[in-house]
Amino acid sequence: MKEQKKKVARSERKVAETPALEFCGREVRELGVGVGTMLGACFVDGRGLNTLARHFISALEPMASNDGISASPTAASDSVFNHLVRAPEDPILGVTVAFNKDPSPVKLNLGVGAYRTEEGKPLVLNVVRKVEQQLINDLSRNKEYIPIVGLADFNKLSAKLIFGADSPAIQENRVTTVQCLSGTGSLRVGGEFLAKHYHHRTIYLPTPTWGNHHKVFNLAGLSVKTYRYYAPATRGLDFEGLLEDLGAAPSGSIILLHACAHNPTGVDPTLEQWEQIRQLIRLKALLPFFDSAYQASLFCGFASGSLDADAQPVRLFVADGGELLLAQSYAKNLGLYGERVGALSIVCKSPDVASRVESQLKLVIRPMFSSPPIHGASIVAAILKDGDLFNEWTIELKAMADRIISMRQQLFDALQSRGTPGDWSHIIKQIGMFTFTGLNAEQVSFMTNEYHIYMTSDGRISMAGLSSKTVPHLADAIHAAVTGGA
Ligand code: PLA
Repeated sequence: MKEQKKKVARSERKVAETPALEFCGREVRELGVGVGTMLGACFVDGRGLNTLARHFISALEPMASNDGISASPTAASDSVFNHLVRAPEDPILGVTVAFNKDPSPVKLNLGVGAYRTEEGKPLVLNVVRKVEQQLINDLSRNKEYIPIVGLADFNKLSAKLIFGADSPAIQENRVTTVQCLSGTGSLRVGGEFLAKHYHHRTIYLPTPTWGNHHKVFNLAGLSVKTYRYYAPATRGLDFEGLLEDLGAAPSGSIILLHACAHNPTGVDPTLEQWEQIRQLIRLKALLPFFDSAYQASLFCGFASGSLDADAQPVRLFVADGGELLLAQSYAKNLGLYGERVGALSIVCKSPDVASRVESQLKLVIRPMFSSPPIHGASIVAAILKDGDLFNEWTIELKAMADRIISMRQQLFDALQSRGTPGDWSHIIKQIGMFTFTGLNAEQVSFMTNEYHIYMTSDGRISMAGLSSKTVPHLADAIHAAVTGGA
């Protein structure tokens, strides 16, 4: 017992003498012995505790055996991150990185889906500028944290915008909406919520889809599978393939649907096809997760051009009383890209479930980004709340949409006039910001190298990045790529 006390004293001295940042092998081992002995001393002769002490020492062994370990940064000859390989650039945002490095005066960025004016400049909507001014002038406003779920007004108005003011789900308090970091953040929060609380952890994505979907849902903890969507031969929807694949998905699977203006193909189901998809999804008890990154954007090109028309597919699903998730983005339709404004809505069967769902969403958000930013959501709430501002927004939206539609026509005409081989009618038929040209990766890299035209390697071009001035240059490049330049 005496000997044990001595040992404890010795080890305690040793621990006290050990400089905190110099746990070289021996000190670590002795610290282990010391702690083990201390435990042993407290419970004399406890065999279990000796085992525990041995265990403790062996746990420290790998650390201790590396005599070179030092926490002193100056002593390390190499970076602790030396093993890292360079990650590839993002397939979409990396296009802008490459574009920025190109000194050519004729360079053209048709990669990311961001609206540009006829002069090729980014656009801040007038209505946004006006509201921002009002917000700045309002000295009663502050920069306090907002609630975990975001601004209440923003959430209510966002739900109304997508589901409709008279939506029964909203009236019956069956919808929970939480403000998130734009569309991407909303998808991620929804994905993590499902991975934690939903009984089926597989999500089906259309082929092709926005490239980031795979990464977002994988990292959220879901397993990702795909369903057929696009038929390259017809440049249209592979409706048979879609129905077959959704029909074969196990009951309960999550199905990601682009609410409108499918990215990258610009091919959407007709309303009748949506109705068939809805019936199948409900019949098989699949769970729809809508990605609405282009809603309320006349970009969607519905003939009526009405904000509500763009949301019709989603509303079909809400009308049947079933449950769904929906991620909403204000990046494109309000030009608030960098403000990161979006929302996740979950339509539930009852108000009670909706409120419990919301309580759990808070537990997903709090450790992820704590609470969302205030500025962009305040802009959106102000515009959605005020009839006049709302009308101003729709007028500006229409101008953006008209410019994109005119770019489609001009590009199509330019290819026709050059006699470029092939059928290019999909340029005017496709919907949304993008044209899925059908150009292959080799042709794309030819156009980048020879014409300084930047686009994603799948042949997608952002029509919003084009202008009347740049159409001829693009048409020349496509013509050269198709006629053997590449
Ligand atoms: N969902 C789809 C289908 C998208 O196309 C995009 C953006 C998002 C979600 C996310 O948008 P947000 O987070 O900015 O709200 N797609 C862009 C940009 C426009 C990008 O890749 O980030 C694109 O060029 O495809």
